[in-house]
Amino acid sequence: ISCELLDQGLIEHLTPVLRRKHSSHKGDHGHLLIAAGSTGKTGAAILSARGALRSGGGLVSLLIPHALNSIMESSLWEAMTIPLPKSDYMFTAADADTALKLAEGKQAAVIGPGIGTDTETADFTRKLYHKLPIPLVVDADALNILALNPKDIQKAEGLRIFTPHPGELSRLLGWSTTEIQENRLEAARQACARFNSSGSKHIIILKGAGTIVCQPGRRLMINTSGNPGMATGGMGDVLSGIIGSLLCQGCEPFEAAAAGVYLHGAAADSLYRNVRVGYTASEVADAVPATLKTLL
Ligand code: NPW
Ligand code: AMP
Ligand code: MG
Repeated sequence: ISCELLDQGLIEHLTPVLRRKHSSHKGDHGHLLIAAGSTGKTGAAILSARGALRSGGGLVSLLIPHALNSIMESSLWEAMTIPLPKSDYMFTAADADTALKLAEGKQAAVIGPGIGTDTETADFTRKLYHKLPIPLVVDADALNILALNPKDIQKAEGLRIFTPHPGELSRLLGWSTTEIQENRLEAARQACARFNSSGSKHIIILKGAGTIVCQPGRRLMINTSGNPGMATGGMGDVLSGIIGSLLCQGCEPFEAAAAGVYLHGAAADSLYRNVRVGYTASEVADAVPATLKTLL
């Protein structure tokens, strides 16, 4: 596969869906379901939802263990929350069927930011991973859960977009983080080949400086946006919501992945012009609308 640069020129072709008609309403811009958060990591869920809302998603519903609901409702007003009755402080398998039902009518979903890797949460996650018929962004602890049984990864009902950082890909592939960093293109290709060998079409995003976006057998892109100020907690959680939101708004999966990665880095670059370090993940989410305006 040839290797392309992911830059601003390309973005214009990737985001026509964000050009709204004058009479558009929120129902025209998709409904994203996010399953994220657990005690101590509610921030990851809020950041993912914030990424989604700031990139133009029509509606965002946040699935959350019920004891954490008031934190979510008071932290983020624009997202709706759905407290899961059998999950107290983390997701449990007993709520998996409820979550699958709640996905009806949604165009895409995100799973993983801040959910932890408890065995109950792992069962919940595996069920959604396998059964959700809609495109699903698989991030953070959801990847760590899948890494426990990598042979299972190919068997999913719908398209999946994996967003590992090098540590998460290390767990999925069984390579060291150093091996991945020294062979980033090969690591992304290997992951694409291994997780798609039975004909599935999962997209792999290997994050870090020069994020790689890989579509099995077709395209491989290296991102040109982003900067080292992004090396701080919560950045990846925001990216998961941005990509989910672009999927919901009708972007094709590879375009949602590539455009989301570029947009996330470009939003951070807009902050980097004034400061070098110390800007936060929520500020990157908040910088997305102005960045979008410069791209469209
Ligand atoms: P090393 O040390 O080099 O071998 P983890 P996490 C590697 C949630 N969060 N280049 C590196 O490994 C997340 O959503 C919640 C090279 C590093 O030590 C997850 O659910 C927040 N190596 C959960 O926490 C805010 C790199 O990976 C290791 C690399 C755990 O996620 C924070 C760390 O990875 C967080 O987002 C790179 N570019 N990037 C909240 N406010 O609620 C990573 N590594 O152990 O998977 O931990 O990423 O913090
Ligand atoms: P996570 O580790 O999941 O929070 O994700 C970190 C996010 O920040 C990813 O989108 C990375 O690509 C991005 N990022 C982190 N460090 C850098 C860097 N040095 N240059 C560019 N992007 C970075
Ligand atoms: Mg992360």
